[in-house]
Amino acid sequence: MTIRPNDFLDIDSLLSDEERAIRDVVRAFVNDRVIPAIGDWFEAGTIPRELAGELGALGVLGMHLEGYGCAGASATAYGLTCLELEAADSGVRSLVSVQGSLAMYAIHRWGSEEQKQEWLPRLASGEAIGCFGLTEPDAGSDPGAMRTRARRDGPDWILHGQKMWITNGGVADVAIVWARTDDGIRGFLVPRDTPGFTTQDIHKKLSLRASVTSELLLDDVRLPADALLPEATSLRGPLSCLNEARYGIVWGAMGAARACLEAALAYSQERIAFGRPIAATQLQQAKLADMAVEVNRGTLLALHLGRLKDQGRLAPEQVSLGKLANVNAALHVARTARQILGANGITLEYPVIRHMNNLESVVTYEGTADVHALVVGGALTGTQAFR
Ligand code: TGC
Ligand code: FAD
Repeated sequence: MTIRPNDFLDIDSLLSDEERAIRDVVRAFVNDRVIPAIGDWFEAGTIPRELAGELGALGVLGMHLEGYGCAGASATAYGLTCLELEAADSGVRSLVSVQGSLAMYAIHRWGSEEQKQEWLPRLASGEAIGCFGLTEPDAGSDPGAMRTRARRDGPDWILHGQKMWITNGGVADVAIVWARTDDGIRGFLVPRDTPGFTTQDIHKKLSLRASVTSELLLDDVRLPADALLPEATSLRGPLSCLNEARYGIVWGAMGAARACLEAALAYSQERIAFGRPIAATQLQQAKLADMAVEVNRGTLLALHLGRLKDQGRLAPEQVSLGKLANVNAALHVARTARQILGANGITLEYPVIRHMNNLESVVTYEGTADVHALVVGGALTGTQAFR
């Protein structure tokens, strides 16, 4: 058995032929379409709108959902896809996560048959883009404190409020907006052209630059009765969607980490200091070994959670443990890799600082590391420490 640096533990052998085939197709797309351009997109703070259509044609938008133009792939195959996408950039994985795991999942899980027919095929193909508005300026970790309200006016609903930090917001054709009503927190489908609904993109980000992040403004937006997601009746509605996206991040973070390890390994073998490659020094080898431990352990963890999810046995607290562990591990790997690259590590000529900066968003969104530590702590002790 020969050791392969990019798959030290031969995790490949734990995958089925179909899983490997899906992984390879996504990897080829990413290598061809994203990697050559991503540094420029990041620097310019853009991501091409047409990428959504290309990802739809690839079959990865809502790929883990059944019917309505979705591929019905396994959770493990979806996870492997997230890993390959995030090996390119967290922004590209974010686009796919928000589309498939948040916007499409919300409609698939909580929507009416008419809503599914109307939106899911267009979202699966990437013809339409969706976003998911839960966070507000004063309600992030505690979405139950949201102020956005929806009130009845005859058969219609009137929405008023503001959502903040919304991925895909400025380019979305439909926003899933969560709002407080007299009957608890409910979800609404808000088409882009609805009067009173506007978006404003957030600039000056130093992280997730190849991703659209926006504010959603709802100024007495009037919606018909059938804009309501009928099956979601409490905070459980949006939180169940977050489980899906967090699961993708458990895998995705290992993609970013693997890319950093590969970059650091290659660099260390080429970079000469004191007359020898830095890869030949004990200090740098210890760092590389430490990074390989994190990448292999985290990928095995993701695969284990994927198998549990495919068996219908994955608990939200286990997803929290995975997100906490793997994003922290990826950040550690990225920061270590950045140091191995020396001064070159601060430029966009190499992927490392881009991943490192992106991971600062990844550790914050979809529940901060603190939130997931408290979820795990609550499950361990039986005592909730949030309030
Ligand atoms: P709590 O009282 O615990 O629960 C309220 C209701 O929700 C249920 N529940 C869950 N259901 C499914 N999955 C979960 N993970 C759930 N967690 C709780 C719970 O059973 C209860 O149901 P019911 O039927 O009794 O009503 O709620 P809490 O207010 O104490 O909050 C708990 C807490 C802090 C864990 C939760 O609020 C939380 O997860 N906060 C973090 C918020 C967050 O993650 N926001 C993410 C926004 S979206 C985003 O960041 C997208 S970035 C994507 C990208 O670009 O990739
Ligand atoms: P806060 O909740 O204000 O937290 C600030 C600090 O306090 C954190 O360190 C936190 O861990 C800590 N803290 C909070 N509560 C406790 C506690 N009880 N005990 C101890 N410490 C605590 N949201 C969406 O709805 N949709 C999106 O598409 C979306 N995309 C995003 C994209 C990007 C690039 C970013 C950066 C964010 C995005 N978000 C999105 C928002 C994201 O989910 C929130 O930023 C996140 O939930 C944290 O909320 P906050 O920023 O308000 O931080």
